[in-house]
Amino acid sequence: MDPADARRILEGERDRGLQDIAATASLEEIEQAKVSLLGRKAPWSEVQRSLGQLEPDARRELGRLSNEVKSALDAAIEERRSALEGSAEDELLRDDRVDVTLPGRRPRPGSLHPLTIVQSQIVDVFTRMGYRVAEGPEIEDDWHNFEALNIPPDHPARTMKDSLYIDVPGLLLRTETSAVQIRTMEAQDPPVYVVAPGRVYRREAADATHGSVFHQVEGLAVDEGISFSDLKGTLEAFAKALFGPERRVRLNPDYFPFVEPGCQVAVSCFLCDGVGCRVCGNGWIELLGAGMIHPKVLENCGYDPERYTGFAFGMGIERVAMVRYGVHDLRLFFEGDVRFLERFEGVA
Ligand code: 2NL
Repeated sequence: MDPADARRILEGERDRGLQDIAATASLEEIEQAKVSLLGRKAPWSEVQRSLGQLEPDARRELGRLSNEVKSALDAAIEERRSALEGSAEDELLRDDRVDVTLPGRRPRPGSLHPLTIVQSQIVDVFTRMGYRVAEGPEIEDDWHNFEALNIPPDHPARTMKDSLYIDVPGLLLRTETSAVQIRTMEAQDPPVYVVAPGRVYRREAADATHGSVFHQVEGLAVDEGISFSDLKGTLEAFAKALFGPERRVRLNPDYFPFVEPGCQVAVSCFLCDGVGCRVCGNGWIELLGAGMIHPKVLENCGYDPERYTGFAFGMGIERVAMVRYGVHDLRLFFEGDVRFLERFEGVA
C-alpha cells in the first residue's frame, strides 16, 4: 500500500470515527461503531496489516499514526459509552420515580356491628361490677330451656308455633339465654354473678320489629341475702352507666314463670329526661324484664332456696340498640348494608 494512501485512510478513519462515535445514541450503536472502525474488516485494520511491507521510515511514522488513531478512537468510544450508560441510568430513575409526597390510598376501615357494640357495652357494665360472662350452646334441651325455668309443659312458648325445634326429639334452638345460667348454676355453688350474652331464636313472622333470631343479655345474681332492692340498685347503676348519670328506673309488676315477683323495667328517656318525646312517647323506655328468681328454679339447680335468694334480668340487644341509635327497622341489623354499617365507623 502506498504510504500516502495509508496516511489518508488513517486520518479519514479518525475523522469519520470521531463523528460516528459522537452520533451514537445507544450502547448497541457504540458496539456497531467499534466493529466498523476497529474490527477485522475495518479500513484501519487493513492499513495496520499492510504496515509490514512499508519502508522502515514510512513504517515507523505510519505505525505511530495508526496507534494514535486507535487510541483516539478507543478513548472516544469509552467516553461515549460512559456518557450513554449515565443517561440510561437517568432514564431509569426518571421512569421509576415515586412521588413520596402523594397522599396514599386509604383502605376503608371496617367497623364493629352495632349489635356487637351495644352487647359489649352492656356486658362491660356488669363485668365492672364483678359479674362473669357465661356462654352456652345454641341448641338446647327441654330441661335447660324450659323445665328448669319453671315453664310448665302446657306453656305456649313450648309449642311448635312459638319455638324452633330441630328434627332431633327434645332439642330446640334456645329461646332465651337463661339456659346458660341454668347450666352455670348446675355447675357451681353460690355466690353466682354472671351475664349471658348471645343469640336466641323464636318462631315469628319477620317484620320491622320481629325476626326469628335476635340477641339477648341476661344476668343473674345468687347469694345469701339478695333482695329486691339489690335488683333495683343494680339495674339503676346499669341504666346510668349505659345512658348517663341522670337516668332513673321505673319498675312495674309483670309475670315470668321463672321469677316471683317479676317486673318490667323502664329507664327514663335519655333524650327528654322523662318529659315525653318522639323516642320514648311518655318519657320512659321499657328495656328489661326482671325479678327475684323463683324458688323452684333455685331448687331445680340444686340450690337451697331457704338459704339462697337471687335476682335475674333479661334484655333484647336489638331493642337497646334501636333506642340508642334511633334505628326504626330491625331488619337493618341483619341485612349487612354497608350504608347502614359505615355509620358505626369509629364507634366503640
Ligand atoms: C325479657 C325478660 C327475663 C329472666 C329474664 C331469668 C333467668 C334465670 C332465672 C330467672 Cl336462670 N330469671 N331470667 C328473668 C326475668 C326476665 O327477661 O324481657 N327478656 C328480653
